[in-house]
Amino acid sequence: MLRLFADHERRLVQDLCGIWDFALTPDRQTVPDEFPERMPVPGCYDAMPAHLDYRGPAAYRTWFETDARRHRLVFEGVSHIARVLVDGQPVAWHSGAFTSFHVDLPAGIPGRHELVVLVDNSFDAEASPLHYSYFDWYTYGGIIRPVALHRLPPVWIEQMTVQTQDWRAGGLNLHIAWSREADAPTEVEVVVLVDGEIVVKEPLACPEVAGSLEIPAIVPDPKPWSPAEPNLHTVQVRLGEDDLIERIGLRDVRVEGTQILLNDEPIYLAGVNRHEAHPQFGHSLPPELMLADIQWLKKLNCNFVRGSHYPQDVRFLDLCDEQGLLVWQEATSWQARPDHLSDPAFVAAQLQCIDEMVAQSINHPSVIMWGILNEAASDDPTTRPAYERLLGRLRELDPSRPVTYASHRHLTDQHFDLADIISLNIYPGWYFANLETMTDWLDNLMQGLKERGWDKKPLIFSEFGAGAIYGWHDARNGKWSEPYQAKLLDIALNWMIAQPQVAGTAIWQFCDCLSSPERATGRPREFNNKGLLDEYRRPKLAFDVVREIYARAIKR
Ligand code: ADA
Repeated sequence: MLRLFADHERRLVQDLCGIWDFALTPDRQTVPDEFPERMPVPGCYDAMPAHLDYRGPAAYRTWFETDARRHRLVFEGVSHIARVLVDGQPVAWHSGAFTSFHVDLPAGIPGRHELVVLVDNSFDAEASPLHYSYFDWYTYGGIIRPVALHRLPPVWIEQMTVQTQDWRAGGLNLHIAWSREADAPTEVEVVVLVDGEIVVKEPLACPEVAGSLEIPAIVPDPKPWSPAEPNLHTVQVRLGEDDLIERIGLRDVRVEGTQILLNDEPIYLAGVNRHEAHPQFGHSLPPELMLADIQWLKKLNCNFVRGSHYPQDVRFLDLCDEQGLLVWQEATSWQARPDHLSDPAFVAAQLQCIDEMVAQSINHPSVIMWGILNEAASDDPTTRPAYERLLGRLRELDPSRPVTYASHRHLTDQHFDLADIISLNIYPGWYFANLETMTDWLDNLMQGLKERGWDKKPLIFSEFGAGAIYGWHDARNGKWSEPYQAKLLDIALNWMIAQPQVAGTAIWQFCDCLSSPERATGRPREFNNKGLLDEYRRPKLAFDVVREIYARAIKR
């Protein structure tokens, strides 16, 4: 299942998900002679019992059929590196686990084709600059998100971006990029339907082989989108024989002083951080589990999720659109160092990740802000050009959403002037200070922000929390016990929601997730145990504490 709604009515899309042939390979160039095993797509080979924790290359194989038309293979995510071969010929290479890419097979080669995908989850900074072994989360390997085959008509739509111009009156601007075969007609009809009603019908001259057009449109019966009433509208564009349907929400998000305004009203973001991970499925959560996660979030009285630390699956965003959850969508990164940020290859990989993330998530009303570079070296002046470049690219691609980055450099940070929202990852009561002294530490932090003039923008506490082993209680209620975590979050959250500058909180974290072997010391069970639920989604004591505080926070 590729999306949670039909996104094409005319274009033929074949879901290639299922059980594919599989084999380990000695390197990411070699196609094995035999494929003796089977593997789910989407899925993570190193989360499957046969290859638990395996780091290295592997090969997947399946077959598909085409007629004489051009076809497009769409991969929603392959971790970390993908080399795609059709009928033995290399046709694509992609690096970066959590974003979509595609490859076109030209018209005129009808028949049955062999598709082989060589996948590598090895840590190789040169081939895959976004993924490192030192991360505090386990990056699983495999074809982790769906794969589909699109049959493209002579003129086809590449992408449609829908920007809301007027959320009250339903004013939209559609940007539609198209391409055509060299011998295709040079004029086609463009029809735009909003909620099934034709609002635009006009001819499009397409003398070139690719181009784009801007079309203003009005939603006939506009209803705004908000967490309380997540009304969705459908926008369908038909271009010749092709079409594309997007679901949109009419809403506006902006920053004013220290507030985040949603549809002109200040909103408190009551949230958690969420890794897309599960012991059985790795990064490839089935939609059932995505929905279960959302139901847990709603139970917790959350209205906000920070997608840590990579772009979340678009099907999860589809559900957030439907359920009225607000999302911080973040490009893949974790504690990048100055040498990373001054490396052109690293910056280029970040830019590619940003471009692909924005392309795949820009039409989701749930996405209300973009984030980059979790906990990078933002206290080092040499890293400023990288921050300028990456935040600049986000603003260029999408001027309609605020941008931010989660900093753990606190009062020594150098780049807060570049962000719309100041986001701080802090762990008082856990890595430093204790339950008695943590609010003093927090008071000092606020004072420091004020002295530096950083009290004029909204502040999100983008991480804070404590480790708790599910079911662990002891006489002292010490660290790693459920009561300690519950107490720490009680103190922290009650203090935070009382600060006028604090526009939101994202607790670290929604549920426990596997960490990397390099972090095993200090990570009992090799897990990051700061979840409000454990990795099997069993709630800990802190769950009800947070639920009660967030019920108050969202009314603030
Ligand atoms: C950081 C980091 C998280 C996690 C957390 C922790 O803030 O961004 O991914 O590692 O620390 O548990 O210490």
